[in-house]
Amino acid sequence: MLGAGLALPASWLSRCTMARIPSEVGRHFPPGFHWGAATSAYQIEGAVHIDGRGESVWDRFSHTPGVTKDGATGDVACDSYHRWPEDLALLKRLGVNAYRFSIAWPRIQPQGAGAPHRRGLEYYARLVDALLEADIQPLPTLYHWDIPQALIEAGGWPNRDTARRFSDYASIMGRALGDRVRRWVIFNEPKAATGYGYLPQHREPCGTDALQHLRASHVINLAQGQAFAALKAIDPRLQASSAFDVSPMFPASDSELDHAAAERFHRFQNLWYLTPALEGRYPSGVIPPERLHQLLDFREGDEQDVRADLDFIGLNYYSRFFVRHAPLASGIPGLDVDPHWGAAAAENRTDLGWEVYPQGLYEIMARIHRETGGQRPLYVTENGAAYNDAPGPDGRVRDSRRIDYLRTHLRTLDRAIADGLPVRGYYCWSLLDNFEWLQGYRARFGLVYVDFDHEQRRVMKDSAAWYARVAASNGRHGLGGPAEPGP
Ligand code: IFM
Repeated sequence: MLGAGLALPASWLSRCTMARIPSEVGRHFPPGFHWGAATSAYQIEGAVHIDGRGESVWDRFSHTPGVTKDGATGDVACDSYHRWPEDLALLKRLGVNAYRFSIAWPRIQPQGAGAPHRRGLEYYARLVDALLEADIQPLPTLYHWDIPQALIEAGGWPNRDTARRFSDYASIMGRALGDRVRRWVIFNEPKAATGYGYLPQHREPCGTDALQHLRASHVINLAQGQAFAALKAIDPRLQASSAFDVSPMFPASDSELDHAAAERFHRFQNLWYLTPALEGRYPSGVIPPERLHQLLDFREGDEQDVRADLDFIGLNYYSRFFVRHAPLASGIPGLDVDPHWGAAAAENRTDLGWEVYPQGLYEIMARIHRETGGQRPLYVTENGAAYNDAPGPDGRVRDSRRIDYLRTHLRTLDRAIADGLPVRGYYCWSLLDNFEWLQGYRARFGLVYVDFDHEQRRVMKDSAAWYARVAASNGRHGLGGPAEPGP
């Protein structure tokens, strides 16, 4: 099955299957590699009514009865808004040299427009300064799904004006922090922000309409292009990209129809927000060309506005999809796909049921690298797993499955680097157990356990101690053998 529908270069595929000398494992991470952890504002900050923060779409949505598990909301989450010094101390104990967090747009512009809110700016400035002081490179994400509710009421992402609002906000943040923060992530998972936001199959905050989804996808592309230009106008040395959520797509059968469906889905899921930035057009072969511009509300001049000569490519990777040809199933004209996560034995799935498929990280990175011109540095901006291990009687969290997960993915990354992929950093999702959207607090992705019932107590899991060893040795320790015991 390897490579089905993926069109990897033959040399990479053959090398991919070659045995490596065990002593070489982990030795290819370049000096200065970014070993990081990632979080996002709504998932960890809490303090939703503090210091003038406005309402976000997720505040409104999570308070709608019946939508999240146990009626969970991000009202308190990990209370990181108040406890950030404690979380910074955890980052220091982890020994990471990079931290990806997101800025809550409603803390900066409570209504999504107008002058920035001083306290919001101060909060992120304090965090950035403290990170730099600790020699931890900040990687802020401008948008991790928490659009101000006021903008949703004005039409949300399908409204073209939202792109302008967003680039104003990007400009505010660039001016506030650009003297200290060199690298920026514009959107977290633009596909998820619009796909889960608007597609009928998903029940997430913005509505369930395929046409709205397409319009939203185009406005997000406009916003990405305009925010990129806004950051560069502040200082051309600022580096920016987005964190694209990508998965290798495999045909569900050997039929030609399923092969073609997998390819269409790859373009729609993996390239829809990259090709416009890099080439000013949408990937071909997904939506019939005669309908594309009308469905997207693509206007004259948009081919310039969506463009962004991305400085690097951020990739979030979790698992792979299998895709079946299914006319009309998606609601998107011409897409005709029915995708499924890979099925796997229980021991090869995370506690959310997602298949653990480490080689997919190599496959999709290689493919995206090739399809984006083969020049740009790559960062794994998210990778991790939900395993819900709790503290034992001795208080220790023995999450050996997470160690296995991270180890196998990092070994794959090491191999990709050895084979020539310019990977410059890896951000584990997540630093903390946190508010996992519709799953509420039931899916624990953290390297650090958070006891939500007992004063937000943080406990470094075994995986945190293991990751600290890997990071401290730039990959030389921890990746070689089977899952190692914790501290
Ligand atoms: O928690 C999310 C994150 O917000 C975006 N990427 C996937 C993670 C796990 O579902």
